[in-house]
Amino acid sequence: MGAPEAVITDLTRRVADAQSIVVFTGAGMSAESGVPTYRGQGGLWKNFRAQDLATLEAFDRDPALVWGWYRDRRNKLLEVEPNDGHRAIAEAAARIPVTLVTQNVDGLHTFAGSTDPLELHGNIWREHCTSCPATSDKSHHWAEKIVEAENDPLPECPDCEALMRPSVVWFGEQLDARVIEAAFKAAEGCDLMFVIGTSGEVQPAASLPLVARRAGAFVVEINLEPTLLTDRCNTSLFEPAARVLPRILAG
Ligand code: BJW
Repeated sequence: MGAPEAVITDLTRRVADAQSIVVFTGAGMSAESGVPTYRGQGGLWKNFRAQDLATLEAFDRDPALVWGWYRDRRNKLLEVEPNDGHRAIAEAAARIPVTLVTQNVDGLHTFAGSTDPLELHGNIWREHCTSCPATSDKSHHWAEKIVEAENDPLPECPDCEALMRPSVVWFGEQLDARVIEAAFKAAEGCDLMFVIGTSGEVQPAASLPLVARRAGAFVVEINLEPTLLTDRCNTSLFEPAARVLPRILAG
């Protein structure tokens, strides 16, 4: 059982009529690829304490522990593929005006063919130096299936030999100003927003649907269950993203 055909037809028409669409995704977008979400059943924060692994304090205290966790997550991502939802978004963006804003760090939107997603919380495949402006992109590890040993030496900056860190946004850290500003601008200017697979618990990302709604956009939530954002959306479809998105975004 999925959303009734009439609901899908209405959304397909809204997609066709829209001048500017924002697709805003969270961890549920990748759940059907086999990537764990953060909260809820099987979520990362059920097995790991965020303050031990996803803060700058944790990294400064024990970089080997934090790097081990990120390497393990990268290794697990080598085994997954983008799903039909990721692919539907990438294919739609080639035809219609879509801005993709994601909280996900897994890179799966890009691997599915989306170009330049606004990655609010960074990307697990990128690294940057803790001391100088050097950066490094390990996205090719996914395509080439390069496994990293969790206890390999910690990555050093090729320019200054200081410690590299994952280019993700930890709790208490500022989001990249250019990325979050572009996301808010897109939210303010869109006439249709899809809010997909996010609990809406983490700020400032969770404000994007509110900004879009206040600016007059029609806001559609796709999730398995009601969230903090449900009351703020015009409509919610409670079914798996990878199943329903291809129906809504088909050309
Ligand atoms: C499906 C599905 C399927 C499942 N189909 N759906 C008090 C009030 C307000 C804010 C704060 C506060 N105290 C502190 C803050 C700020 C803090 C924050 O928001 N904390 C809240 C938790 C309270 N925010 C920050 O610190 C941010 N920075 C910031 O605000 O800077 C200014 C500042 C600094 C200091 C103090 C105050 C302000 C930074 C946030 C960084 C978030 N980082 C993470 C980790 C990334 C790195 C990594 O992965 O290792 O980003 S945390 C984690 O949560 C990750 C995600 O991107 C993010 C959001 O999670 P998401 O995507 O919503 O996933 P889930 O698991 O929560 O939900 C999944 C959903 O999918 C569920 O609803 C399922 O039902 C659904 N689902 N399968 C469709 N098949």
